[in-house]
Amino acid sequence: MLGRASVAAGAWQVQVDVSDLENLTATFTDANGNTSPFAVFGRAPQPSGAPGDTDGDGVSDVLETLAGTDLNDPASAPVQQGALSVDKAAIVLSVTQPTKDSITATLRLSLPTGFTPDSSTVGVVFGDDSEKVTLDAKGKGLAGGVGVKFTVSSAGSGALIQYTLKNKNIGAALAPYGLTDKTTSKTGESATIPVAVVLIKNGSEYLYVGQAVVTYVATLGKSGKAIRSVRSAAAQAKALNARM
Ligand SMILES: [Ca+2]
Repeated sequence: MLGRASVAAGAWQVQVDVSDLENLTATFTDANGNTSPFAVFGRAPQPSGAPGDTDGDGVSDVLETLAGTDLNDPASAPVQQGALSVDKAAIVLSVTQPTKDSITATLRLSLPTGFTPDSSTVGVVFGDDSEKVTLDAKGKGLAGGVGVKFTVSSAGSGALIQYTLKNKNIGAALAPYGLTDKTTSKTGESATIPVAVVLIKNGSEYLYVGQAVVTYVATLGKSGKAIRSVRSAAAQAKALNARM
């Protein structure tokens, strides 16, 4: 834990290695009994890809903030629902026009019993980018370049979300997942982007977590484009049915 220490010209040099502690405090005591305490603080709460979960309730601080629950209270958290399936996803990042990035995606999930999307608030996370839109009576919403449109199956529980994001700068939010400004091979590189949806209505919050496995093709100094490369089981079945 506490590593090498040395004194040179009256200045202390201490190397501290912290493995599993978020905070470290210690006190130096010299030969005369003088003490000098110090503290080292660990990493700040991490985005969804590497969750920082302050209250340890299994939901990252980023997702709790999006859901509006208390990230310091383990009794307060969005209800974790089934997996989120990313049926389609295309992420376009522009280097020359950094505020012209875009996402188009189709997300599939099962609604909580009795839940209808009208007048709900929907949060969508791609990488470290979080957006929130309040929907109208028809389950559609558009605000600040971010659009959400719900389609609920006739059975009432299955739902598709058409998600669009336009004219934003999300390069920094996708860079930690490999979507950086670089030149890839023509066939591209595989990357995995964490994706999450939060549904908020009538004081209840529901959380869906999934991921998009994409192929990223980029040219340094120009742009990058990531397209979902692994189909969900549901999309595979649909494509198979369409051919039969
Ligand atoms: Ca909590």
